[in-house]
Amino acid sequence: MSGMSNYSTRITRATAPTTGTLITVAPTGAETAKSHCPQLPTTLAELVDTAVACQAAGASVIHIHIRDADHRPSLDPVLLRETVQAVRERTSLVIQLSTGGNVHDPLEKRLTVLEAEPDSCSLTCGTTNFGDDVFLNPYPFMVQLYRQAQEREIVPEFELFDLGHVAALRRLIDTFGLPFGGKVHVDFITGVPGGMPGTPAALLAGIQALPEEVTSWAATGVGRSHLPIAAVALASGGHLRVGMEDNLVFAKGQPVQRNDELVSRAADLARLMQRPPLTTDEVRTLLSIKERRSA
Ligand code: KMH
Ligand code: ZN
Repeated sequence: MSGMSNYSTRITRATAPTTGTLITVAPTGAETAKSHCPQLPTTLAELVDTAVACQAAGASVIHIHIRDADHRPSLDPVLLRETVQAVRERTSLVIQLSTGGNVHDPLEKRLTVLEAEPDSCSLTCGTTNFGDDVFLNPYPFMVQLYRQAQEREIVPEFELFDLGHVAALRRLIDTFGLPFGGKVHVDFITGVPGGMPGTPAALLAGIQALPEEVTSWAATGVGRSHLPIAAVALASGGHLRVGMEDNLVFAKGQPVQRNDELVSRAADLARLMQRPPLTTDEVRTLLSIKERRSA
């Protein structure tokens, strides 16, 4: 069977079988108004309770956007730092701060998020239409964010909203080397109006295009693509992101009441697929997270 080896070499690290599942919860986001969704965790107390419940349900990473006292999206440095400390005290989740903010946040302010010393930060690999708005991520901004994350020993999660973002990631790694810790973790965010659709075909095209340096990848389906994208990701060796940032509907006619409902369902799905949720310690190793918790 001399031809067999040709097929086996087509399995790259990004598509190789994976054992457990990293589940990220994105509980709040910047797009939904508290007045439209009172159960959205927007206060620090609500966020910390959510974090505790989601870790118990199987999450290992939390992707955080904070809100101010009026529940509006905020990048307030004091509140960001307080949030990181509070979640770190009550959970062992990997704390990832959003550097995306909301579509109206200036680029310079988005860079200051790193000063709150999170374990991880999001790094979106290109500008994308975002409904009627534009989510701005020019390449020079990506470079600044990447370099500062390297210097501060923060592990970036590369957020890919479109196929072109995969090429920008390739350029970043080729030019500036690997992120802190040497691992490359990406998350496909599919189904945003203006980005790649939340379809199996689009996700599979993205997976096929991933640079060889990628050591793990996850996927998110916004809105109604939430479940189908989770299923495709699990079947393809990927990890999951779920949460009310991306999806407010649990099932037809049934709004999401709590983020841990979405995490529990993702964990059940992962267990069914023989890919049970990874613990926070396992994920800290998987992503090469620096130890910032006090002994
Ligand atoms: N709120 C969106 C404009 C991120 O967190 O890095 C961007 C976003 C991505 O949520
Ligand atoms: Zn986000």
